[in-house]
Amino acid sequence: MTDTGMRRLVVVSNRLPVALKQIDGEWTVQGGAGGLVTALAPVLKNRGGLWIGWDGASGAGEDSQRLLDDFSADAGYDLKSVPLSEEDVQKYYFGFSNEIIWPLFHDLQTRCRFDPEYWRSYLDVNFRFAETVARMTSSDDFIWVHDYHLMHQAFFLKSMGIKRSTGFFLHIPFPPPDIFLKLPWRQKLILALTEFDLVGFQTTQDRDNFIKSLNMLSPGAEVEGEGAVVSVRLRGREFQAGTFPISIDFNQFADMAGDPEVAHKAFQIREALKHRKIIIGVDRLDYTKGIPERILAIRELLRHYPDLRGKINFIQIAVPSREDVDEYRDLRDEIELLVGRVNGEFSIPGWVPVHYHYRGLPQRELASYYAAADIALVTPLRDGMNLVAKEYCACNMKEAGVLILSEFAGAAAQMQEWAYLVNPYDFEGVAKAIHRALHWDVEERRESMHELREHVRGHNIYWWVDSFLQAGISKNLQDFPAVDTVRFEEN
Ligand code: ADQ
Repeated sequence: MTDTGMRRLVVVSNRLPVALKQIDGEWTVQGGAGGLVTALAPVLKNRGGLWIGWDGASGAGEDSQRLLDDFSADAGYDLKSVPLSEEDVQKYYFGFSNEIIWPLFHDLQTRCRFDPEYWRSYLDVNFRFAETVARMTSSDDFIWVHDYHLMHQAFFLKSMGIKRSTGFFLHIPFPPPDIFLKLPWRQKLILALTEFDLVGFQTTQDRDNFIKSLNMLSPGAEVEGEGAVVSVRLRGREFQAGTFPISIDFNQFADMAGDPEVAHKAFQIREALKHRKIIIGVDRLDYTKGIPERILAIRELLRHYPDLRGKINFIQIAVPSREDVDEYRDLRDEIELLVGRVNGEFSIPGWVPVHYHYRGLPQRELASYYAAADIALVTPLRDGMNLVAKEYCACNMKEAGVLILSEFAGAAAQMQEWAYLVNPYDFEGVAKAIHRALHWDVEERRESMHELREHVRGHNIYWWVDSFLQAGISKNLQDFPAVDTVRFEEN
């Protein structure tokens, strides 16, 4: 326990919220990217605690912990690295996590490579993570494990005889049983999840899918209660299964968008595009995000509604991701080819319809793009939540934008009432939705965007952490040692 008598929060995830990179032979610490980091970094920063994960480098050796300690001193929480070898990275990370669980859990089973070597490496790395957790924590800590790379943490801690209070949150969807059952190691994996005290999902559908698969693989599970968190009794033990839709730091994004410099940059973007209507897509470059399908919808829009030629711009901003993997390189090529084709088909002097940026942008620049856009096209083929949908709303200070959202994004469960829901596979349907959104009555647009913003404001990242901790240990954020209490009270 801490000297305030409160439990310490320990986060465990595949990657630390920072990455070690070698530049000109020198190792340096760099802030990481991605949904999980975006979500948790501000919370831990304000609350204190420990984060255990891989530092992203396989050769930093002793430099690693020294650099992380320097970073911790500034960050206000501790970092502990679990070293991974090149082979671990290939088999556990790229292999089991990203060639099996990632596609399978996004309903894309034909992309899976069920290599038993991957499974063995996954177990081996999970065991080593669990050893580090056991060594670095005490029985008073609350261990919050994140995501599909580390589903065996509670199982291994228990098999070592280590008693800890544990929670797990799955950031990606949990597939329906007919898909999950294709996993060769389905029973071991699902039973490992039942060893956590609390298992959290993004949506009720994900939680129900999990319970259905559990019942098929281990009949006799009894579910008690209703609402966001239910109790599951199985083989003489009980755990909780809950729904906790993740969110963003609403005020951070809204404040950024309201900053005169960011607002000016948004104006400059609009001016550079001659005040045409702006449709925006922002994603990690991943096949689950539906980027090619989205470009095809834009092509459909311009083919079907020729009056829109010269009057709209589609900006796709894609942050590079898993660039070492062939499939991701192929996807990049496919997108570039499609962008070239659409621009080749429709460009006229002074107008190019699709603007494609293949790079990560600083958050303030991203905020100015969000603020400049009339429509956000958030059309993943499947997504646990999708934070871009929420970031766009938070930055829409004028409340005049429209969110077009895939019905297969977890965010749809919360936002469906006010967003324009589409099936991302239906190019014609998406094109029609964009056309309608462009002609949507301004009052109705304002009302919907206002409701969306209010919803995200109320269900922000602090609310998410609170709900999880309440369910896990009957504590909320205020029960953890606070570095900066003012910030929490504001949210
Ligand atoms: P992701 O799939 O990585 O994570 P997503 O929710 O799509 O997460 O968020 C991506 C994040 O990256 C956003 O915060 C966005 O601002 C940022 N980003 C995207 N493109 C960028 C660019 N070009 N430059 C800079 N930043 C960019 C997983 C799941 C999601 C789930 C999150 C959180 O797949 O479904 O929402 O975790 O649980």
